Amino acid sequence: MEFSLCGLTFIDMKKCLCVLFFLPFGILGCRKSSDPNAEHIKVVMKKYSINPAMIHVKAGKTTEIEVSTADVQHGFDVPGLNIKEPVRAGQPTIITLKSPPKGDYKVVCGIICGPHHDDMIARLIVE
Ligand SMILES: [Cu+2]
Repeated sequence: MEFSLCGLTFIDMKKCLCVLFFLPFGILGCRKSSDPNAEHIKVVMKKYSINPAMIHVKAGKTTEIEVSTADVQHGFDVPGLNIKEPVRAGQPTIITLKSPPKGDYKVVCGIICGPHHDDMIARLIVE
């Protein structure tokens, strides 16, 4: 017996459900199985600075940037590379850059965190 919904057969729906079910694991899996050849950089955000203020990355390599916050929630934004990630207290955010294009990118805090939020600026230099 076979029934269909919006043109999807029962089998198709099972496939869709499988994909939906395993998708989050796939994403988590990708995050965990990090590239053993990746460079690792730690960045700490706090009111009102990003340390280091100059982040150097190699263009032809994979770099994992581990961003943590020393106080409240901030956001690690690199508009030039379409990066916009929240950084929560006690929960570092890993940002993986795979062969990013060369350039000098501005890093800003993406979450308003206080009166000097705009002072939270760094540079991501891909060379
Ligand atoms: Cu901030």
